[in-house]
Amino acid sequence: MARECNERCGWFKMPEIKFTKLFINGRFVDSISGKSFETRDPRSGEVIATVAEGDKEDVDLAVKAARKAFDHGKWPRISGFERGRIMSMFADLIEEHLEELAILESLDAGKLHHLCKILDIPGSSNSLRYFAGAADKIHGQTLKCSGEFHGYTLKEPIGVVGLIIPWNFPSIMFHSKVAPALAAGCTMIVKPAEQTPLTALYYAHLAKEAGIPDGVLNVVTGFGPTAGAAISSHMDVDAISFTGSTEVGRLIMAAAAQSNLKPVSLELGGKSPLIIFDDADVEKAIEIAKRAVFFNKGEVCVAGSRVFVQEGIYDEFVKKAAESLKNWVVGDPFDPHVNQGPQVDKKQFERVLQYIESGKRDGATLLTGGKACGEKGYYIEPTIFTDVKEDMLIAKDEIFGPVMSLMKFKTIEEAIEKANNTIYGLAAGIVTNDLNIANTVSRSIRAGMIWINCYAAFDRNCPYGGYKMSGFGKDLGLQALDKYLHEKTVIVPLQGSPW
Ligand code: TXE
Repeated sequence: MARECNERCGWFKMPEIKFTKLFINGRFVDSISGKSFETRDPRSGEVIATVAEGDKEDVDLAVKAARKAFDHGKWPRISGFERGRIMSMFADLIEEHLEELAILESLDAGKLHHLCKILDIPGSSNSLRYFAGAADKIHGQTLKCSGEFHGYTLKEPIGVVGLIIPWNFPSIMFHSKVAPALAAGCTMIVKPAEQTPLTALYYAHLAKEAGIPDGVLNVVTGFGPTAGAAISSHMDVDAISFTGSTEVGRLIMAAAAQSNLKPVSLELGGKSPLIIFDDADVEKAIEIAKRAVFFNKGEVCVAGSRVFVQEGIYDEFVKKAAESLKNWVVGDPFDPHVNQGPQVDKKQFERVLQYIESGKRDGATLLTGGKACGEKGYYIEPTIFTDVKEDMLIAKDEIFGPVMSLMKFKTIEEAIEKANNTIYGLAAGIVTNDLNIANTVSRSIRAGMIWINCYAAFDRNCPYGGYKMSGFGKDLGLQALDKYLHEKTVIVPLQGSPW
């Protein structure tokens, strides 16, 4: 573990943290209360920056600015082509500032720096480009009516939207919501997670540079029960798109119901199954399982943390999986040789360790890992449990950490039943070379995203969202636009009609 050496080793140059205030109506401003909070480096727990803490009053100001920009501003009124042109400039600016953004993203979230440079930041600018291309292709339908009428629909921006995002993919989540909302012609208030506010504020600055008018994109940093709740219960916010825990998803839906009945889309937790069949290549299956569970230190909503292995290859899988982790490096996410960085903060770190303890207590066998590592920071060893039973907490709850629960199965039917035995339905993986098994199982799993012989592969053209208590509504794909659009029906009599 090369933990202590970071800036000095030349892995990165610490950037100046330029944006720490709320971004409302095109300006960086202090919170009305004057309060602020600290965002910390998960490698050490040390403070990176102090950021303005927005509250209800600040949300009111942001909503007022967004309302004005929506009701009277040019963003919803210019052509989709022009919106797309400005969004493309926003994407260009992100690419120009890639190095700095990638450092901020790694520092704030403990994410592997080399992946931020090739995945998180380019993935963000590419979301903007994808939806920029869609902005002038938003069409209604022509409706054939009975009688002497002509009917058609108009797709119109839904209005002021509240976008509440989590900390595990701060940039990707920001743009998977902001990009379709901008393309649709909406105005918005974004609330980044309190653990990772830095890149969101940087994006606010770049949006202004690109020419997005004041009031269209507002960023209010702060905490969930205050700033987040003020957005979800606001009478002048027209829709909410949320990604986060199932528990908070429920609160947001209740707040929407109790205020103005705004539509809500929720991308929530998961406990996704990865099912590995006897005919699979064991080495390849292990690589898929590692990607499914340990990618982004397990802080992934689609994490395939319940790994079901068919009995014929189970023992070989267990032995080789343990061996394959011997060269797995947990350490400083700026070190290019590291596989896994620190958990995002102390709370998540402790939560994951508690789940590991519960697995031990409940009688699962600890195959590898099972404890924290390093002298400081929030590092946890990649952990594999065998002999996991379906009713153990580690098999039921979303852990959101590097913890794999291995379970054995005999038949396809048993695998399907076990895979579906969860309150969640976000994703699933299947590893087999048998097309019939792949087809049968993919159609039988109640989840929104299925990967066959791969895992956590995303494409901005492929819609993504959950079943069951993993939520509803799609991020990614052209379907993501629907959350930010109303469809209005217009009926007009034709010549000769009795009207
Ligand atoms: O999530 P929260 P937390 C899961 C994962 C993780 C657990 C807890 O299992 O361990 O949730 O993480 C805002 N009204 N996921 O506590 O609280 C909050 O400020 C409005 C899965 O960090 O759901 C942040 O911006 N907003 C998930 C966002 O909600 C509120 C990603 C998410 O925070 C609010 C993250 C409220 N009352 C965690 N309370 C995924 N699906 O990827 C909080 N928030």
